[in-house]
Amino acid sequence: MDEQDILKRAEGIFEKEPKLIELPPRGKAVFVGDTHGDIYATKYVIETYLTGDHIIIFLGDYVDRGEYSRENINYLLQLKVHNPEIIHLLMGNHEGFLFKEFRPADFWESLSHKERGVYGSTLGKLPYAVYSKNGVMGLHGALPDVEDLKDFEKIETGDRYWDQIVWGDFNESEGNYLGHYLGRPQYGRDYFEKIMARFGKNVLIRSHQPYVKQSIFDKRCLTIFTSMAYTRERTIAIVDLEEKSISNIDDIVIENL
Ligand SMILES: [Mn+2]
Repeated sequence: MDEQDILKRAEGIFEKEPKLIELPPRGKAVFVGDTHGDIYATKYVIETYLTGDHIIIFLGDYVDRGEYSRENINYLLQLKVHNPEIIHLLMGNHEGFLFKEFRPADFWESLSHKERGVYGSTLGKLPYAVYSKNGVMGLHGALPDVEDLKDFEKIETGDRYWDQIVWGDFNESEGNYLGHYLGRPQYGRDYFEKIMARFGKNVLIRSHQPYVKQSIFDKRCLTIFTSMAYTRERTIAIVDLEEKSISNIDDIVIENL
């Protein structure tokens, strides 16, 4: 498949997927943080975990910062086309360049006007989040302030709920909304606990913030990175979907690649 075919076929799949994907209660789920052009990280995860008994969830931010952005996103889209039920690609802020611009954006700026439109159209249709019946949510940034899990389907790329999901930060302090910092909405513990209770979930697995502590809010908010674009190690998280309940991060396996 050439690049245009991959983009078109992947776009067709994303158009049919819900914005919030429910994980089946079978096997294990591997959560992968920002890869940011680090195709070696992506390939390592795929070679290790694309075994049939794992679902693999990428938490967004596939492009910019790393050397192989285009290779990384094309590889991921091709994997999605071949394994639509096993690989899930969620949206990060770096996939939403056409909806909220940022700098530096070396991948987007390397594209021609036409290419930017094609990638923007496909990546603008990525789903926003996943959840498991046993208590886990996964998304890129912060939780959206919607009333109900069903409302995820009404969130549109570029709206304020989308902004919370792909641009939102969590801080280890009390409080709800803590203001904006560098264009990123900031949220505290009260907000986290309120929305998780509303959704009936125990643990959030997310990425997006390289300098926040890996575990905050009484081991209920886990932040992982899988790219060498930052100083952190490449980290993934594995959730047993057959466990009765995942109540905090101690019930999750965290691995450094
Ligand atoms: Mn991000």
